[in-house]
Amino acid sequence: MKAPSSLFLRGHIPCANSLLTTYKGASNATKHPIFYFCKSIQTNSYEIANGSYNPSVQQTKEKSMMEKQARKIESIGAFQKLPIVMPSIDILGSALRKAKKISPTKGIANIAKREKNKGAKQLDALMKELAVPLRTYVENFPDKAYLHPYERSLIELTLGDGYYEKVLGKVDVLRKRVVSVGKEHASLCAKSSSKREAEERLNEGLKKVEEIFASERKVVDDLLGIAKTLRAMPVINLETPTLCLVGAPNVGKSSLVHVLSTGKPEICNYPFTTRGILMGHIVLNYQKFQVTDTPGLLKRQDEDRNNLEKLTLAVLSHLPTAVLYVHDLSGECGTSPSDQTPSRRRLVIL
Ligand SMILES: Nc1nc2c(ncn2[C@@H]2O[C@H](COP(=O)(O)OP(=O)(O)O)[C@@H](O)[C@H]2O)c(=O)[nH]1
Ligand SMILES: [Mg+2]
Repeated sequence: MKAPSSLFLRGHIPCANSLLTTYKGASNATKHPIFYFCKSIQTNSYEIANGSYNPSVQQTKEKSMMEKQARKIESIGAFQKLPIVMPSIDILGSALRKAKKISPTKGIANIAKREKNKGAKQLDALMKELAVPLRTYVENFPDKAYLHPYERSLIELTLGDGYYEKVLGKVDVLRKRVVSVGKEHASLCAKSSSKREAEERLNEGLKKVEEIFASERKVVDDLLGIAKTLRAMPVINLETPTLCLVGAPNVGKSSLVHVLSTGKPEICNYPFTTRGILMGHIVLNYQKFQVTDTPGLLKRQDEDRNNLEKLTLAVLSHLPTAVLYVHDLSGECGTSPSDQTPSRRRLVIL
């Protein structure tokens, strides 16, 4: 993980790493702001030709690779563009209704042929009405590899490692099964030798396709849950300077976000009340700033951290933020002042 200060080197916001210690609980609470300003000078060497600076071939290649990479990950906001997922029961109900309304092609005089035609068309329609939305979801839920690393971390930490891909994979398996069974039964129906057989094959086919979808439809509802969870994530604008409040649990981070910004986090006197990243805004002299509240960090190694703590680290790793470190030196928060300091030191090193 990169140090918050190194994140500023990317040039998203002016380089500033502000560490502010606040005292909670003391009646004559005082604040000791310590500001660290870091600056990076980016150097690059160029060939000089005809009095102009030309990047070397190597540099051009590197630049185009970097640009490609940047195009992939520079934007945030994929969760707001997720397709609307319909509840599985609604997809099934609507598909059955639409399929059963399909009439045979006009002009078929033979009764058996008309019934075969109607059956095949209805089964084909049912298959398409079920498979098309599933395909839309599979195609339009973004590939995690093309997401901004912050959004990728949110998916992994909020939903659990691999869950997103697993659910999308299962939705695709369901789509394939519906298509193959639907086609198989439509073809059987089309080959019927009598009106009665066509009717039977149609009913059988409708039942079979419905059964297959119904038995696995939970995955569609799981995907709906994923979409809801991800859409509810705070929208972060990478162009807006962001202040991230970090500290041990229960030290008053959420209270500060509540007071300082439009964000209204939950405030409780027990640790880990903040179970996600919350975003508020401050407007100062017509300039907008973002303020994020984060889950508390305990004094422990990164590999021992829970997913809530990892969310905090993801913000620090992947977003260009200034860091406001919040301390409760009264120790009332449940973490002794000395145990709060190492995690601050650790973050500065990270
Ligand atoms: N005495 C005192 N209590 C505070 C102060 N700020 C917050 N608290 C209390 O500390 C508890 C934890 O606050 P919270 O903002 O949820 O902490 P967080 O876990 O760091 O987000 C709550 O009961 C707050 O009411 C403060 O400045 N003084
Ligand atoms: Mg909190």
